[in-house]
Amino acid sequence: MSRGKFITLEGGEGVGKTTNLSFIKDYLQQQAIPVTVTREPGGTALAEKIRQLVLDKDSESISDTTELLLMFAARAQHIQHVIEPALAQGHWVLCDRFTDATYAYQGGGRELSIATIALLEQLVQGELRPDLTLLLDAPIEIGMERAQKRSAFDRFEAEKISFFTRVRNMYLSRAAQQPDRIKVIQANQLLVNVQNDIIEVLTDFIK
Ligand code: Z5A
Repeated sequence: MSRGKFITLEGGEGVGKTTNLSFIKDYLQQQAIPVTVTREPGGTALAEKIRQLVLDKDSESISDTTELLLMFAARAQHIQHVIEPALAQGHWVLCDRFTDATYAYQGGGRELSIATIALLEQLVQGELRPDLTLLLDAPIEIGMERAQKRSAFDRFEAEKISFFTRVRNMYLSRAAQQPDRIKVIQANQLLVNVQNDIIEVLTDFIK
């Protein structure tokens, strides 16, 4: 049995990752591809507990280093219990956020060392990297407005615009550095058009 492919969805707040995740899952299943859908931080019982801790805006103040280590602790658990077994079984893994989010939020947003993130990435992931990343990109105000309509802000969403600008810039600079893997999708258009662009990238990838 051949190993599955690892696809991640990235982008700032409210750009439509969750909305498009189920669309992508349906599309892949229509192509007779077995799919495992998951998310970060989270994906296992322990990693979901870590998610609650890092998103809770009423928790004690969390240091930036603690936040970084919690993201990778959750990821280590997720890789071992969900991602690697699914890929080994030939499933395609579709993950809502992965390590590009750590570069964007902890590296860009929190301004932590990129070299430290790269070191942790190597330690926790070994050779594992996404085969394809769809980066949904929209002006920050659009995503914030959509996220605000949907639910109350969590600990990240309560950050300032300058934080989200650094997050977005880091995502876009990684996409410019790795154009073969990271495909930028304009998320500031009608959902049907966003989904047409996604299908175009997926069709090319499946070929
Ligand atoms: N984080 C981190 O810091 N470091 C890491 O390593 C990782 C994560 C892995 C939780 O992620 C937080 O963890 C995240 C980064 C941090 N920061 N925050 N906040 P999350 O993925 O759960 O949180 P999120 O980015 O806030 O996701 P979200 O709010 O669920 O947004 P979304 O999934 O991208 O959007 P959505 O729910 O699909 O859509 C939002 C609304 O817009 C909804 O009502 C849709 O119907 C609507 N929508 C979607 N597309 C359209 C279009 N095209 N037009 C109009 N309306 C639309």
